[in-house]
Amino acid sequence: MSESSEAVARSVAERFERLYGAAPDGVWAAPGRVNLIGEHTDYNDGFVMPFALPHTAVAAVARRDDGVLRLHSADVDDPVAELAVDALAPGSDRRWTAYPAGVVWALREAGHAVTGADVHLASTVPAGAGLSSSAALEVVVALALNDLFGLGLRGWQLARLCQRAENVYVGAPVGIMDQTASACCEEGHALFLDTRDLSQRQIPFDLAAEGMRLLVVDTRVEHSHSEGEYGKRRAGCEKGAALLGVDALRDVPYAELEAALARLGDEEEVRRLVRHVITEDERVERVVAFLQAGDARAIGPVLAEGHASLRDDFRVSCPELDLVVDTALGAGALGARMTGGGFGGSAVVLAEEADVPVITKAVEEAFAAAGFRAPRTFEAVPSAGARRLR
Ligand code: GAF
Repeated sequence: MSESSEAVARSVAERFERLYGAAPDGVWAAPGRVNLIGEHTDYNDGFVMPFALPHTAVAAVARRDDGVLRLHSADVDDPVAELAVDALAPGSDRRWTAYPAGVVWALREAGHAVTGADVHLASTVPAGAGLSSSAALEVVVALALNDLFGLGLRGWQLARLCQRAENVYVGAPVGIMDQTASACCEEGHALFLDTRDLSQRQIPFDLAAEGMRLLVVDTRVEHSHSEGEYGKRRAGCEKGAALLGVDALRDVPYAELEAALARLGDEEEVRRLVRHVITEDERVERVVAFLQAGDARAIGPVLAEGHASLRDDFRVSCPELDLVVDTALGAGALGARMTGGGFGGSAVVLAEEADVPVITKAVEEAFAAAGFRAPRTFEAVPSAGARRLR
């Protein structure tokens, strides 16, 4: 463990002890993610390719056997929340506590004997930036409970339970990408994930070794998935699959795209959604092929194509995200696209190392000229997935 992880683990454990009067049983971490390519494909049984950020949610946790769940976060100005595990009910909580409580609910609903816990959380994953701060919270709590109650669940199984917590307990109709990324990513790799069966391949992804960088630009336009637009896109995709007579849009081969679109008749809105999903799955496969051939520079144009499809067909971009992408490409970036659900949040920019200062400055100036809030930019280095720190 690095010196800084050790320091974070110690300070979160110390805060736990001050709050609850005894040391935790352990400290765990789970990362946020960026998605390199494969957007809005996960709830269509398609392909995604996220990697973990160095930013993590950290949890100090002690097991309890008396049915009490106590939750506290260093990032929210609330006192300790005290809940009874057998009274947890979907839809009953609209605050941040719904994420960890939802995980306890989902574990118990699946038959796992989780009898209570004291939890203190602290996260460095920016909230509302489209970088999976919610999934990081869910996964870190799930991993801690998995260890403390000896459940023996694998990363992908924890991811499924966390998704259920978010879908049912929190009420956000998200796919499985973010939870799986947080649970299963590996340092130095991007995760090529088939969201139908959760089969995975770790693809080596070390841009720095090849003189490139991947920047994350947080537009600071906050997004939320429990609001309606995400759900509308999802419902539109499901309607498309039903009209085409397939279980999920993943089942329409790319070679049959034009024929499938023609069969959608006058359903123009559905046709756009379907076109995005089918072409996006093909883009993921192209990116994987380029990376495996050792040609990371070639993925740039594919990222830019993906953004155009999200902007024009899927319609989940916003002026700030478009400005990042257009400005970065105009300033010499190899590729750029929005990442995550959209309607705000972050974009990723692939660039030669030497071009990073010029691109960063161009984006900052463009935001100032447009009267937008100053964006936050950082370099994304593929980092470790969820783990125990102590
Ligand atoms: C959000 C969701 F949580 C994911 O499941 C995924 O659908 C993504 O938006 C879009 O690709 O992050």
